[in-house]
Amino acid sequence: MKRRRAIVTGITGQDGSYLAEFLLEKGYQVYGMVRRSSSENFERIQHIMGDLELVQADLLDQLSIINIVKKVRPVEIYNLASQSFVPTSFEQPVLTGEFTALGVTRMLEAVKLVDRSIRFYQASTSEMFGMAPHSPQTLTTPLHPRSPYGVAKVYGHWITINYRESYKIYAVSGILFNHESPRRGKEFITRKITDAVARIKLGRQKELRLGNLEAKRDWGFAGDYVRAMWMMLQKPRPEDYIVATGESHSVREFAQIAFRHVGLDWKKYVVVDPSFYRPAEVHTLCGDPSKAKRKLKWNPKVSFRELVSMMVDADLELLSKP
Ligand code: NAP
Ligand code: G4F
Repeated sequence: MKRRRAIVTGITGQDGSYLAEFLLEKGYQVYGMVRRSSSENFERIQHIMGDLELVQADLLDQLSIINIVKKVRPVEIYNLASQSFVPTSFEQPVLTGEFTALGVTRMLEAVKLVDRSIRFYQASTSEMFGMAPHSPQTLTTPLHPRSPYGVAKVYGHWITINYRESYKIYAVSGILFNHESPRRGKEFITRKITDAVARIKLGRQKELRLGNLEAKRDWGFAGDYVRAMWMMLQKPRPEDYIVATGESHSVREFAQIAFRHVGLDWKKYVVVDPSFYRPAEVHTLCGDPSKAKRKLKWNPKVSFRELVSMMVDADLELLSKP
């Protein structure tokens, strides 16, 4: 029997690697879109490389995207690729707009031109809520992004809805709150903390310099969140969903728990460094996942404390390898 084909953009990233594993387990033939680079960046997908097909294209290059969609003829496309680090978006706002905003239109144009029956998932984000007027955030909360990244993602969200309404394409926007894992990039706060905790425990680092300790996020496990992406594309009608835990914790709390996990007192090691403050901060995010729970029967399996322990343990193991 012919296997269902899916294209995953951003397959070399955190979510791409978990989603690829998940789709392979479901029996899909998975095509990962990768961009040309002078050195390969496949660490997160190394263990499944033999089961994947990699196809070269770039979010900046319309024709390359059309060509891979024509070649693969997928039933589903998961658009996870973007410039995803908020501080970089302040430094490179135009490039962030090209990747994270216009890149979505290029993907949707390829679907429109090649085959309008392809189901399309757009990786939207809680960053779109930014300065939210209430908590928890729901699908009707007004959007007030606070970074060029957040603004670009608002464009991606609305262009996805626009192609659904204009061309009847099955396109959904999944508004995912922060999700983390041992595969998270080390520039993001959770992994920056767990990597430092492991290094400090092993005597390889003396202090940890952080920015705003009072920022609060709704943190879940990436492995749980990619399941929700797939579930969204299996429903009879395309709709948008929020994926979150419904719990919010501060950066300070994350650091406290991570240091405590290895028997250390965070106050002895964490130094507040204003150079990590952002031009505009998103102070608090907390999502309402009730629609995803009700309609998709989705539930997160990993709790906040389990996530912190999982990440610290994984970093200790990684650094202890000879
Ligand atoms: P990530 O680890 O930063 O991965 C980003 C991916 O995008 C990488 O595979 C990267 O490829 C690819 N990419 C960047 N620019 C590209 C281009 N011009 N052409 C082709 N590929 C390009 O991000 P993530 O945490 O997995 O997040 C996945 C998606 O969900 C992103 O769109 C992110 O904005 C969104 N999101 C994430 C979260 C979260 O908490 N993780 C929450 C909500 C939404 P290279 O390896 O070549 O750099
Ligand atoms: O881990 P972060 O860099 O993630 P942020 O900005 O929330 O963005 C992540 O989640 C979004 C979903 O809401 C995604 F769309 C986006 O792609 C990305 O995955 O920072 C979290 C918080 C911020 O308030 C930041 O100011 O931690 C605070 N923080 C404090 N000190 C720090 C630091 N963040 C970083 N990266 N590094 C610090 O030293």
